Amino acid sequence: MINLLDHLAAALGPGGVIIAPEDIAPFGTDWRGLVSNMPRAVLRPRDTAGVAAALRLCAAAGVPVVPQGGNTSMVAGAVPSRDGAELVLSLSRMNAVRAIDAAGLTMEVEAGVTLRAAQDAARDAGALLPLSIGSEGSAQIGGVISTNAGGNNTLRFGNARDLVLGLEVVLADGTIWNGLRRLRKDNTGYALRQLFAGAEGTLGIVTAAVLRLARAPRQRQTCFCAIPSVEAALDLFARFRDEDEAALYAFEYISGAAMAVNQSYMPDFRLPLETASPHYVLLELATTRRRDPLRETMEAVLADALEAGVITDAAIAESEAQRAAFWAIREHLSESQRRAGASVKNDVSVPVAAVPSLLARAAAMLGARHPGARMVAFGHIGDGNIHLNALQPEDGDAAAFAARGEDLMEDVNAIVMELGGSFSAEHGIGQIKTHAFGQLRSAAEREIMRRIRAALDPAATLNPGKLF
Ligand code: 2HG
Ligand code: ZN
Repeated sequence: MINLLDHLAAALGPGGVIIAPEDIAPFGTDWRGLVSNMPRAVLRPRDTAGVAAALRLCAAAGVPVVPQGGNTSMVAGAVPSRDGAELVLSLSRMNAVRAIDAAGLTMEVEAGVTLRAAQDAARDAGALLPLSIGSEGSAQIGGVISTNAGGNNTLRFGNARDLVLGLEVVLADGTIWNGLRRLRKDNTGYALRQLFAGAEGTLGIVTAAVLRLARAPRQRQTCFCAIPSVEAALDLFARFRDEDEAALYAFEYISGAAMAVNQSYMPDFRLPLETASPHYVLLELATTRRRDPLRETMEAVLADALEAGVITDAAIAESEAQRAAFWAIREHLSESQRRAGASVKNDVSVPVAAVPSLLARAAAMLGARHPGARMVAFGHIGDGNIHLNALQPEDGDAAAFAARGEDLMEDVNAIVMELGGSFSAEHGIGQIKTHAFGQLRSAAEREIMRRIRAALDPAATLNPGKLF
């Protein structure tokens, strides 16, 4: 390893290899603090050629490499799976926005650009990068693509993979694939870019991407609603979709229990409605049309819903500051939950119509099998994706609760599978859900993936211990 690190330092130049224990520590622990495995060193290439040189050297030495962007994985996908034996390859120094084509609605960015910086660059060019997640200030494009991130606008624009037109990837042996095409149509064999999107860094390291942009909205209307039931949330969803599906950019669910956690742990928390409710929806309409009566649409649908008892209260944002305040409540849920103690995250999806059944059955199951566990549900209900998180009992023991995590996940997943759902809707598998992956995906599906992985990374040096 000593020899290897010398060669890597020579290849990557000043600041390219970090070995001081205090400097590498943050790269070994995931955002949730679930896994702490220190890398032997952290590699910080400046460009694609540097990534290729590093991978070539590591492959020759048989040393595993863990690609890392903003280290915001919910499933410890970007930290080592063993202590002291792996190298983290950080893409942070590759942070150039290479080009924006505002007329063609594309942008080319390097892997280490944060999602927010990419959004800002698109906005400055008069366009919209239509992907929004709570961690966007830290999450980087390479990780966003490698995990096929979802988020608040998936409903309207799809997941990260739907925005990927082209990719640049370095394979385990150092081969560089330049697939940075920006074409809307390109039928030339296997869609390689889609193979690497969502592969969690196991097939190659994404170093740059061409992303599809959208036109910037000219109007937005954002509304916080109090809802009497989960069924009513779906009723409201159907009403807005019937009225103007293209304008529905986001439709998010927050349970009363999730809001209560926010109330306890979010600084300056203020509920935007008069009274607390058992359920809430945060929704956003937007349009690129100048003369669209968007506000009227919002008010008319809400008035009908109020009369029908589908909502009990609603507040429409009257300013950009108020809109930001509404979204801050939604985006603070993960952080509030982290502060509230140990939790087991179930990032699950079911067909949209099955969401009420999912929530009811999960609540009953938790009551019966995990007494005291608090169900903190929220998420992208318009996509059938609920973060069905379980929080440790109040005043309970965090370690004891975390130790029961796998059982609890299995119990939730059993319900999810019966409803035809997925045990990982958008956060991926990482090293937290490998067990579920082994149990719940068919032998054929796992074998196909194993063969693809073995073909591209025969020495198994790319992000080992992740996925399967
Ligand atoms: C969100 O939707 C993220 O806010 C995080 O996917 C969900 O903390 C979570 O479980
Ligand atoms: Zn989410």
